[in-house]
Amino acid sequence: MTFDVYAVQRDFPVLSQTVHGHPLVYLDNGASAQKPQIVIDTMARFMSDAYANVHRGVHTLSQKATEAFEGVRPIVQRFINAAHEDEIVFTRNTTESINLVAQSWGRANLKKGDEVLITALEHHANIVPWQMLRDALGIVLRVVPVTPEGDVRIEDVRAALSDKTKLVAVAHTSNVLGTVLPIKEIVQAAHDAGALALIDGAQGVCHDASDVQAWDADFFCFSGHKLYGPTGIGVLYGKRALLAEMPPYQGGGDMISSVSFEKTLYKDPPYRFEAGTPAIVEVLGLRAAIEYLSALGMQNIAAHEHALLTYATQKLAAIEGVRIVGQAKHKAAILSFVMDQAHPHDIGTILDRCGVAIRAGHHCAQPLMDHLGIVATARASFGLYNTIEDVDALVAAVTKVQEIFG
Ligand code: 7TS
Repeated sequence: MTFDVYAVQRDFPVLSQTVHGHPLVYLDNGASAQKPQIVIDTMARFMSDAYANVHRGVHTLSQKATEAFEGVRPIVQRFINAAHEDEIVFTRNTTESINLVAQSWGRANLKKGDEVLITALEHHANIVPWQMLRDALGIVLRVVPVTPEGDVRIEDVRAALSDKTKLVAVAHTSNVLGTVLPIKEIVQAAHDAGALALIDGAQGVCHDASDVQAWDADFFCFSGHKLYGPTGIGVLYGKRALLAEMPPYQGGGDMISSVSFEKTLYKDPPYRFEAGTPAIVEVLGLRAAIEYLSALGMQNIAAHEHALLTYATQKLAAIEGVRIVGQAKHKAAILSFVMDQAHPHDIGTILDRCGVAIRAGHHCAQPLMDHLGIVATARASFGLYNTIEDVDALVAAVTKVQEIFG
């Protein structure tokens, strides 16, 4: 199948507007991606025709809603190539998925002196939950350095592992540098050292195919909203045997098999980890997003975005005073840069005036900024609907910044 980006663009109604008199060029996909019509329609249709709570009703609507809701688990399972559908836990987002692992698996399995290994390029979502455990349990948080180019070297991961390491928790793809980490090798190294591996897939899942079995990941997390689906829905994948041994994260309705004031019994995974009414409408929206992406083919999306990244890197680097931050060998379509004269916030503001939406700041990765010796970057993050013309608009707007400040 050929990938027709202009047809794809027409599937996203929000993209047809103008901003400050210019056609919108949306390059802030790393923060959140736009939604195709099919996601919007699926959610609206469910609410207008078929809405009810799940897992509790004897009435027709509730039974149908339960069937529709549970029908999404095998879709997610196939999308990330999990072995079993009960390995798919619905959460609010990547952040909640990581906190679930920290509070449930972490509290049950870690003790003072045990080590959790992360890298210097992690998002705060994969730093702070482990620091909270450090404060509560006395575990040690170790950090693998990132090279000046933005690579995480497998030798450095191996060097930081020891028999004290119990978990290696790393981003699949850096939200700032675009670096795609050598996930398979990192998981293998973790296992060789007797540790488990958690992959933060927030930025990886939208740019290329994910395969938790090929990686042999123990935990994998992602958010629906960066995957062209709705906000409020995320996924935690955990290997069946691990989830089976983990205590609940939150207590309440829907996660129990029986409750008395003396004793409560919990359901098996994944329900044990899904207390309260879930994000029913959003789960159906996530299904629509995954089906939309699968029909286009994640490999086709990856190839299209890679071409955009190559073109944009070349064009931006040629502008006087621009420095690309993150030159890793293997990158997803995320392009951070700084300019000699202009602060990233000024760049972001001027680009917005040209209709180009980017993010400027520390990108919730302050330790990485410290590590690189910078305070902020301007970041263009591409999605499947971006075009060569979008890159040209970015380059024209950055050239204008250079003219103003240079
Ligand atoms: N992990 C990574 C690698 C991320 O990039 C993000 C969000 C998260 C975790 C958290 O995801 P959430 O859905 O739970 O919030 N990253 C960004 C970003 O780069 N700009 O805005 C949010």
